[in-house]
Amino acid sequence: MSGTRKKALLKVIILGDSGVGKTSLMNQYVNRRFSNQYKATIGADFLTRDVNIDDRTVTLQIWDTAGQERFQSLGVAFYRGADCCVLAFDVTNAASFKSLDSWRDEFLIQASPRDPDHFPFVLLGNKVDLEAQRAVSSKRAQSWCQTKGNIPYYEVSAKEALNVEAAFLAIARDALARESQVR
Ligand code: G3D
Ligand code: MG
Repeated sequence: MSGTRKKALLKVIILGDSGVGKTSLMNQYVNRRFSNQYKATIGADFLTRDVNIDDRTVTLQIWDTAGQERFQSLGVAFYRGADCCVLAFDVTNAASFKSLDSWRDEFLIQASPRDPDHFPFVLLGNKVDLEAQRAVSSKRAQSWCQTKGNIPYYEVSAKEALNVEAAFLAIARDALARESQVR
């Protein structure tokens, strides 16, 4: 096999406090829908969507929790082999922003990636449609990202489909680029 060959399947996991919109973001990205019924009916561990990057088709396998994040007990299968870790918080909920450190630490402990300092994390600040209720500024989120080794930050709304497409495309690009460096 050629040394430049990149992985065609990328495992992406979404972590963050209960209620920040993880399931809604995945549903918006994969099914292009925002609904309250959806989260009750999802039985699968993950959903997939193909994305074209340069001359390749890459399958994003996006893993969602089934609500166990309340107990921070997601199990080893959830973390195993993740190519990218998406951290999510709710811009109207300061506590969900404060939890990011512990989610990041938990990921690094559970997944124990080979090169933790350069593992691709992405931060999503969700619910920007509720601008009037914002409790975490963009600036504050960006400076947190800087202290963690320049994690890319996107402000999104699963409800309004704002920036969700762009964020996941960037997630795929980033994970793919990292993948080819590791080889
Ligand atoms: P979770 O999977 O992280 O626990 P969910 O979060 O996707 O279940 O979403 C939690 C609640 O936030 C849901 O409302 C959902 O509709 C809402 N939500 C998710 N994304 C957005 C968003 O971008 N904007 C707004 N305004 N709300 C959002 P309920 O009322 O069902 O708890
Ligand atoms: Mg959920």
